[in-house]
Amino acid sequence: SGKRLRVLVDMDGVLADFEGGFLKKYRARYPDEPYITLEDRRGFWVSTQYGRLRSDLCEKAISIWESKDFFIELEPLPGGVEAVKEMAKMDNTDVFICTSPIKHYKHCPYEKYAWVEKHLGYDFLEQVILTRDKTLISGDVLIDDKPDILGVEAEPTWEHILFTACHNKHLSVSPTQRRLLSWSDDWRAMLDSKRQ
Ligand code: DGP
Repeated sequence: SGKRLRVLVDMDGVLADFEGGFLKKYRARYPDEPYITLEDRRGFWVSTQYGRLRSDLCEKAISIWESKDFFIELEPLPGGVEAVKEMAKMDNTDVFICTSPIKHYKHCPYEKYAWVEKHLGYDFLEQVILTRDKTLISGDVLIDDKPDILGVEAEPTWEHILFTACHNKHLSVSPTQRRLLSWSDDWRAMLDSKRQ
């Protein structure tokens, strides 16, 4: 049909390796403290699981992503940048990066823009949406590793495609929830299924 497809792509855990970057910097800063391997990660909130390990580790975890250079130094996840670039070149397709900055705003919002410029180019800054409430953003699909995406809009326009991550891979999601296992998975077919 003649309608354009609007794709919203999350950043942390989908394009940028938040979990790997966190663990590497946590272990470097707190070499004598216990940590959770990526294999043992459960639940979206890293600080919650660290707090259960030992209560004071919650704030130690938070100190990592609140530090300068945490977000800009995140490595791209395999195939993500290439997929987004390819998607953006497709006919009748608009791609936006839809990401929630942390509330400690000193470094994160700046570094998220800097990351996009570094890996996708200056012109792609036009496609960046920073919001704490993704239900307000209209789109056909939202590719995101967070299992529950809630906000003030009870019926978001997008279909949430759950991007598999270390913290959600064991979750049995509802049978109607679709997954993208990685950027090697068939994201083109997933997009085509939305074009009708
Ligand atoms: P998004 O992936 O767009 O939903 O953004 C969520 C952000 O929160 C992302 O930067 C990862 C980060 N995050 C992960 N675990 C925690 C946590 O335990 N506490 C906080 N405040 N942020 C976390």
